[in-house]
Amino acid sequence: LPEPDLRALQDVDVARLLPVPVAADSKYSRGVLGLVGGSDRYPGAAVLAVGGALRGGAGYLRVVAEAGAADYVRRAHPESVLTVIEAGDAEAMLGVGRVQAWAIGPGLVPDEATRRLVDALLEQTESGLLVDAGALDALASAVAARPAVLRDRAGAVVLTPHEGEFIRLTGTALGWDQAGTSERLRADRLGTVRQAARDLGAVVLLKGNRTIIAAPGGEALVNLTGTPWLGTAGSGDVLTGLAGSLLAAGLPAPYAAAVGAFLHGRAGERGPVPLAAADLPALLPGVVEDLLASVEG
Ligand code: NPW
Ligand code: AMP
Ligand code: MG
Repeated sequence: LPEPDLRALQDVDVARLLPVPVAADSKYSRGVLGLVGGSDRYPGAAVLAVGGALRGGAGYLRVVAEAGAADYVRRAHPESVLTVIEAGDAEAMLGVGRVQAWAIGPGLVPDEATRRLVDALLEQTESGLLVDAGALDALASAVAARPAVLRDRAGAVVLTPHEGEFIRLTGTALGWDQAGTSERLRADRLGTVRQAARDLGAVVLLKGNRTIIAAPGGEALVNLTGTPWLGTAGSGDVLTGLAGSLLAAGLPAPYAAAVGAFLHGRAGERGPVPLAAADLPALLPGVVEDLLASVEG
């Protein structure tokens, strides 16, 4: 790698970071994730995120969704505990108990209702928060309105944009020129993501062929697992659930993001081709078993 200070997690690192339950654990102590997503337009994204979350190792998954998307989730994943809300009902969302980390965005559309939910999670919760997809525009508006909002928040914030979302996010939140950002990414992808993480005050995971994870303090990791077959609709939604689950299980935010990207990529490498996003959750147990076996004893 050209950058001397850029590290990548190896199998052994991930194996040691993986949350493994011990005798005294319960579903609550293993981590409660509050996952907010899905809409009438994109109910499938919620199903995919829930699939990733259930195989991410958190003990308890609480899904907050509107009625239409909730129906899909209930049918596909009976393990998840659902709270059905009206669009934008932040109070009902915040009423969900015992949540140790939140993930919001897959399948949401960037509208006023989504903005209310994002604002409530930013301002009224203190746990780790992952923001993706349809919630990124709302997050960007919140930063534009109050630039220190993420830095001032008690809990860490992880943002997981793809390139299009990264360009929009930095444009709205930080006033970066969109065409310029596209060029900067081509010239210096790592430096650009690092700058964004610093300026936003959040962990930024920029997805792509070599996903980069940068923390606000300047630390960065590159992910070396994965395959271009992962470039398929819904793939990122699975990652959101997975990384959110790791955040709820107590991994520090940059590691929740990086371990999530590692496992997601490894699952993709092992998948059938052409890969469909819905294949990914079922591939995760084999990936995790092999990693744990590699450090046994
Ligand atoms: P262009 O065309 O290059 O100019 P959006 P999204 C640009 C849900 N999903 N990868 C590109 O611009 C998600 O969770 C639901 C992708 C394009 O205009 C969200 O809630 C599924 N785009 C919602 O759909 C499965 C890139 O960005 C724009 C890019 C919208 O999410 C699919 C796309 O961004 C999906 O996950 C890149 N590397 N680089 C379901 N089954 O329910 C540039 N762009 O409009 O935010 O669209 O990612 O599809
Ligand atoms: P999203 O665009 O939100 O669905 O996320 C796409 C997921 O697929 C991310 O985890 C990307 O890192 C991954 N991905 C997309 N394209 C590629 C590629 N060419 N090579 C490797 N991974 C990819
Ligand atoms: Mg996405």
